[in-house]
Amino acid sequence: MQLYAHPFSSYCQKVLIALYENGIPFEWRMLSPDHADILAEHAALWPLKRMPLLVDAGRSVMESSIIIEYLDTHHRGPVRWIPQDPDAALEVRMMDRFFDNYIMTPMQRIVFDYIRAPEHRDASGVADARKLLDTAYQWLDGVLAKREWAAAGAFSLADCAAAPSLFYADWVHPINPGLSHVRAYRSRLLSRPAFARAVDEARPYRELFPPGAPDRD
Ligand SMILES: N[C@@H](CCC(=O)N[C@@H](CS)C(=O)NCC(=O)O)C(=O)O
Repeated sequence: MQLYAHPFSSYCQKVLIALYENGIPFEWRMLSPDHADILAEHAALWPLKRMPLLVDAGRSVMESSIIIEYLDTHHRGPVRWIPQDPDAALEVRMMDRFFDNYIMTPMQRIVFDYIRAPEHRDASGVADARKLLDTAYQWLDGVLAKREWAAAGAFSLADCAAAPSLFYADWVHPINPGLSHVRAYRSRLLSRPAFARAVDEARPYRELFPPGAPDRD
């Protein structure tokens, strides 16, 4: 299998967690300006040019959640990403959507605003994103009060989505110290070896973080 990805990308880290947890071998296809050939291959396979993209025996699989479901179906390991029970599976998929839509998306909106020329900055869009993060953090704190992992009582697809989204969201919009369950969950995710490995591999790229990476984590 080949993974078109960059180590510092949050959605790529989401999939790397799933690959590393189950020790699934793959070939890195590094998406960076230093590898024009790989960028061209990626653009030909997926004109939307979003990463990650998995290619397995010539079959392209795009979208991080779908890639992880694909791994669960075709490259199964000890950690199952979607539970067998249909209701538990719904809970996992719902929390995966929560992290992508209400943590990752507003986090990216804030980050991307830093890349824009000052005259094209979107102050009200950023304010909306910060408000959404505050509401999402607050709701999540209640959900996590009695949970170790995000859904269905085990580490799952939802935690793969949670780890990089909370990691970077806390950098751009710190989680209020009063939200102790979310903060403890973020720390638990950081001590999970598969995510710790992804974070370590991305360390050399921290200078790329548009708002500037904090000196922690
Ligand atoms: N819904 C996609 C989102 C992927 C995504 O937005 N990836 C970012 C990197 S974290 C990307 O490719 N950005 C490049 C761009 O926006 O052109 C998924 O779940 O895989």
